Amino acid sequence: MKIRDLNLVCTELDPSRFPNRPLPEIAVSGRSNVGKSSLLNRLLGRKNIARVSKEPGKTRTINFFLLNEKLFLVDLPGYGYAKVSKEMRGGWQKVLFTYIEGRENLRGVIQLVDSRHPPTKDDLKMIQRLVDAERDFVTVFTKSDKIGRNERDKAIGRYRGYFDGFTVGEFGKRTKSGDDPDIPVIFTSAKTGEGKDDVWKWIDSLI
Ligand SMILES: Nc1nc2c(ncn2[C@@H]2O[C@H](COP(=O)(O)OP(=O)(O)OP(=O)(O)O)[C@@H](O)[C@H]2O)c(=O)[nH]1
Ligand SMILES: [Mg+2]
Repeated sequence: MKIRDLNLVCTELDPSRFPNRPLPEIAVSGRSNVGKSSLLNRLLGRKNIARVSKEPGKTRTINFFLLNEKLFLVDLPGYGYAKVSKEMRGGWQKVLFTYIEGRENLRGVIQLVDSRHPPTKDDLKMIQRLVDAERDFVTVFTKSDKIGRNERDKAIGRYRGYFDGFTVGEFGKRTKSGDDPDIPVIFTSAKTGEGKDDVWKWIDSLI
């Protein structure tokens, strides 16, 4: 998509203040520090329109970026971060899950997993929520610049293995046990730009 017009129009935790324009929304989900805001910057072709930090827990509101008056890309706070107070974490998580599960304009979710590590328990919980809510989503393995070629196959195999115990919805056209579920996976790097075009293709297919 050619970006002619881009604005951060809403940073909120109060759902009653979320944008009420009937435009499609695509959200970026993942644990704290996995690279959600960095990926958004890459997708948007901007260095720091979404704020990035080495410290987990940087994004603490739901941030709506309006593109060409046509589509919202949505930066979400992370989950699974232990160091903030329970109360604060509770606040974000509740809003985050309510948004993911209930938001009418949400067309698709870019679900991020660190390509260097197995998905965390919280990742698997989030993915189960996406499946249960019948959300369209794509799995994106972040920080691909940090792993080698054969680690990629390993990452995919390991990841798909987790879906055995899952209620596999439409996204995983698994026919019988042992078959590889057809779960779309894209490797991305905010450093090199790898995967950006594929993520855009996926977004375009939904809107
Ligand atoms: N090498 C490398 N580093 C990355 C990549 N993506 C993100 N990072 C680094 O990872 C850290 C976290 O990035 P963020 O984009 O802020 O992560 P986030 O998921 O938005 O984190 P929260 O807002 O805290 O939930 C930063 O230090 C980034 O520079 C990547 O593709 N490659
Ligand atoms: Mg962030």
